[in-house]
Amino acid sequence: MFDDLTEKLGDVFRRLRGYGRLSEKDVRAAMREIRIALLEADVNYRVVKDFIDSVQSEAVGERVTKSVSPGYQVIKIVHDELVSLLGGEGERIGFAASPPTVIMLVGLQGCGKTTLAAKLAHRLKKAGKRPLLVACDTRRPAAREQLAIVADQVPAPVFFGDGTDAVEVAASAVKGAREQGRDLLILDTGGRLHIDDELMDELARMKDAVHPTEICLVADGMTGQDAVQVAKEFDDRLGIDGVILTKLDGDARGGAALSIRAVTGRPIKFVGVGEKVGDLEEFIPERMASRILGLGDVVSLVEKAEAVIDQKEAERLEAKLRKEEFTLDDFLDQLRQMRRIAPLDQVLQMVPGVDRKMLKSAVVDEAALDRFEAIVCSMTREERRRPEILDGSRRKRIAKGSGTTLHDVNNVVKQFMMARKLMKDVTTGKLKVPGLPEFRR
Ligand SMILES: Nc1nc2c(ncn2[C@@H]2O[C@H](COP(=O)(O)OP(=O)(O)O)[C@@H](O)[C@H]2O)c(=O)[nH]1
Ligand SMILES: [Mg+2]
Repeated sequence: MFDDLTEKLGDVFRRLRGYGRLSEKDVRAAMREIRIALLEADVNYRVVKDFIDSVQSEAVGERVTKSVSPGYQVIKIVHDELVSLLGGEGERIGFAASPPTVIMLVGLQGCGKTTLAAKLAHRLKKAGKRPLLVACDTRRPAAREQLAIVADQVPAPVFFGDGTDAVEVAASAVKGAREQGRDLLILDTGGRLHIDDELMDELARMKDAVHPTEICLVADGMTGQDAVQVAKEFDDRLGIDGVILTKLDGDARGGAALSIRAVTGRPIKFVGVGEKVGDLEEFIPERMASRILGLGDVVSLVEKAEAVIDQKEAERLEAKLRKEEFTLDDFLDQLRQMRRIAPLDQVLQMVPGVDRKMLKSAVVDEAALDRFEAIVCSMTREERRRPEILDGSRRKRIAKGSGTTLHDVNNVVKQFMMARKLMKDVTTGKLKVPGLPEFRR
């Protein structure tokens, strides 16, 4: 789903993460790239403009410049704006206060209405409803057979009525629903290749006859902005309560999903992701945004990290590092702090410059971290402060006490010494690491 867009945004984010500090120029450059990526995904140009404007106005502010992780703050702003663009909290299908609930599916021919009727029945049946599918596409001869076939897969009964007048079929289905013990009716209506007056007129009469609980426009997600236009027209002429986007499993570029809410003001409620009856997903803006941005759970991690790592502590450590007073205790503190936030491979995703693709192949050895903790805990306070004093017999004692080997202890000491030297070189500016924040001096 939206692979192309996700990949392009991923490139922008990777660069953003690499900055220790962000200037307004950097932010603007990133925004330009995001803008192009969205336009290439066929997102409505007005939607893109408004989106970029609001992200930019937030991203050049203090929240970013004063942050310990400015790149992440920008990413978070993009994410939050995207969630609100997609509909914020998200909306569900509404059910009638007094059953039956009547859901009327409308849309152009081939957009996926009939398939969707079965998918919805399948899902809502699982949620405890007793659905009835109603064959309101009376024009195409094969339409009713198709509905019967997909209904079998649910399984759910189908109402055919007299099979000639669509409005008539809908009305008598609703009338008979209660006696048949059905509390949910899904009307599968006919479509056209293009919007025409005859179709709109039929749908409007059906609406008047049955007073549907919800009119859902089904739109083909592969068609990008055309889908948006269709949604807008159906809304203007018929009035719709929500949109269901289908075929997002293919190489849909994202244009429809990202524009429909903003252009029509109508929420997307579900997305179809395949031809099978189970291939339906609830549309949850938050989840969709993370997926589009390729972020996984990073955004919530940023929030956690900002809460756990406090700025003062970071400054205190930095001073220690510079004076080479950084001890094994501090090292252990840092390690614990990181592990409190999340498993280490997730934390690594947040480290500036770490490539998500590389991460996939990197295995984080949590067992080694446990050993590290055990070894440091077996040291005396003096040893942790000045590991220089660790001679052979002390090391043997520590290995025994921590249940590790002398080799493990040697490794920890060696690694710590190297890390301390490295950190000192970085903080004093002797060593420049691309992608690492520059320390204030
Ligand atoms: N890949 C994919 N195909 C779909 C999806 N929804 C529907 N289709 C296919 O699109 C075609 C048209 O669907 P149909 O339900 O007959 O559309 P209708 O004319 O609006 O009733 C069929 O071949 C379906 O199998 C979907 O979410 N993903
Ligand atoms: Mg159909």
